Amino acid sequence: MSLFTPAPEHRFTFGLWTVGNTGRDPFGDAVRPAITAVHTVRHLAKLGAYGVNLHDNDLIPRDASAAERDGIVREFKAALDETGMKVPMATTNLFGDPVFRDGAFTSNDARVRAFALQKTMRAMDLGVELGATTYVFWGGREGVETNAAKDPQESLKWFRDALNFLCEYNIAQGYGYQFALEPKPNEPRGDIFLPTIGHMLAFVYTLDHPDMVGLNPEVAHDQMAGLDFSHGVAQALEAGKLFHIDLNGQKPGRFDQDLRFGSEDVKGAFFLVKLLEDSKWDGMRHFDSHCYRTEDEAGVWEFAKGSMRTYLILKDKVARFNADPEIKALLAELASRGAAPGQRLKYTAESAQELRDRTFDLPAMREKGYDYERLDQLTVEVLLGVR
Ligand code: GCO
Ligand code: MN
Ligand code: MN
Repeated sequence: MSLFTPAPEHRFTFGLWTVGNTGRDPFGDAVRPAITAVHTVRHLAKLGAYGVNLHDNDLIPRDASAAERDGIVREFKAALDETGMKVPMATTNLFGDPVFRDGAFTSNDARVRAFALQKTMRAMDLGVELGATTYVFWGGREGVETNAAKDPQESLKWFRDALNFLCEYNIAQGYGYQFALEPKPNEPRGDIFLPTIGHMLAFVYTLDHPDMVGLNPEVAHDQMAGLDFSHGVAQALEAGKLFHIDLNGQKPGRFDQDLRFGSEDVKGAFFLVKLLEDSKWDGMRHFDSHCYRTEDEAGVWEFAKGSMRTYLILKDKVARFNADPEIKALLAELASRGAAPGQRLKYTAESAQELRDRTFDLPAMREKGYDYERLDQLTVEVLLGVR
């Protein structure tokens, strides 16, 4: 088996909504027929994926009767059993129904806020039935076009109330979900509340059960805002709050393109994979992206294969980077400048006194460069396949 052949152990997952994307956009109709959930499960299993994730309505139509719902779930579970595919993550569609035009948990209409809770509790029940352990909250419509419409402080309180309510439901039902909040700066709302990883992370610590709640950052969402995604992910990781991740590709400053992972900003994708692999993060590598609108179903599977393959190729590049003697020497030199590697300054009365008395060789410290040009060129050469 080639190094780049995906297998369940790599923990690659896709959303039903990603593979099932029909190419509909604000300017044009669907260009492909929807791929059924069962067909998606079977085909992704053949390609080596670990599982699929879903919104309630990716599987169960909004107006399904209880009997229809049970029939759909039975058929879907049979496909999971037959293929060994898993559903590690579930979420709620709180954006499609016109009732959510002003948001769900932050709608100005208290009835909508209550309905959003009801819908989420039911979707949590469904997720548990399918074996999901992570529950994602993407507040796509939690925002405004005009600041005249909402008090942003009140909106945060509403959002907090909703999450506190659902954490209690999670506990009362014994569901054991980890909640993963997904920040996004805009689209479909003009501005979405809690737009970045940092905003969201700070918000988590204001909840009643902060331990239950972490993040689901997405490549495209940080790039839309012109941020360095791997820095945000590193902050979440370092705080023990990286509960899930949405991998895709995006050109900065544009609409949410949701391109195939690694198809844009290869270097950014490399440093992201490096971060996840070096830290031995054991979460799901979830692709929240879809294939180009130009494609038919064959293109959808090319997209799925390519997403996983690129991740594995980048993982191999990470191993090459880490083993490269020249790169290693440069990094070792940086890590030992003026201290033993990993040594930290911690305040004690003595260390403070010692530091006050210390003499620095400032001329020498000013003179020496950092060799980052060479380091970056070596990185680029690893990526371009000549090292
Ligand atoms: C987007 C979002 C969504 C969410 C999904 C799961 O920009 O459209 O990324 O795809 O990830 O709804 O909550
Ligand atoms: Mn996403
Ligand atoms: Mn997105």
